[in-house]
Amino acid sequence: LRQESMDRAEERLISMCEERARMLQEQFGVTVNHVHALAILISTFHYEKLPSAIDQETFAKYTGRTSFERPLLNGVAYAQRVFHHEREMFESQQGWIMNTMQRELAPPQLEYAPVIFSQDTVSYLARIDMMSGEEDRENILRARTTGKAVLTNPFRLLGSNHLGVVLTFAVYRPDLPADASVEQRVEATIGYLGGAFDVESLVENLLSKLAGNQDIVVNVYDVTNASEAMVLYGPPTLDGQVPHVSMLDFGDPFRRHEMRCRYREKP
Ligand code: WA2
Repeated sequence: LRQESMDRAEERLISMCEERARMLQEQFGVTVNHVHALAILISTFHYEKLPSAIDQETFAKYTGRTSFERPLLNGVAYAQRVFHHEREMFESQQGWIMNTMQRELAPPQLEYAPVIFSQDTVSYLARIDMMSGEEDRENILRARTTGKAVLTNPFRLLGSNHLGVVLTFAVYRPDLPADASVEQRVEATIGYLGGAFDVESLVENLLSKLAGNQDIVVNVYDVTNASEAMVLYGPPTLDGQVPHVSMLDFGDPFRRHEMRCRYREKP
């Protein structure tokens, strides 16, 4: 009889964990797809049309009105690729000077990625060279060579200081062939579109609505490097109880994530 109730408790934990993992993965997936479509929108309406049909005001309006499509992002922004020899011209045309993430004047680099369009919720990104942040820079470089959605390590986001990950898509000149080589991709890159998954507050909000939430502790880990799992969501856990592990696929084949669930107290 005792064995039977333990089996039932185990089954309940597994089903709650699988349900949460499926729901989170689904919400990640729809969000990533919509950001992909926004990257194509920029390529089409900012570059294919001359003069551009998008400015900061249009971008803010459109991304604000469609934010329901990206439930786990705190906002989106577009950073333009600027080479060093173009910097002076770029800054005088924009009428502002780019900053680093540390809010300093951007020192000379081979190239930059200053944010020129931002959703109102992340207006603090405006004018920042996103290549000045280690995580964002790595994302930018990997996004443009792969042409796919890429995610950063978990880190503390600008603005909120919440734990999360940044999603980046490269924006290419509209003439990039579908079977382009890595070199062609890098050459045809004109900017980067992305945003941050505010996992600490938006995933919390998602999970808090589910039945049985008070009974279990949920963690999400980046386990790309199996020997040093990085916490992306949830409280630090004391070892002891063996958690149930549900696989997560957030759409970046370079990364591995998993959800671990355990009972808050012994059932
Ligand atoms: N977005 C929001 N918060 C952040 C952040 C970010 N990056 N980086 C640190 N905190 C404009 O890759 C291009 C968004 C990066 C895109």
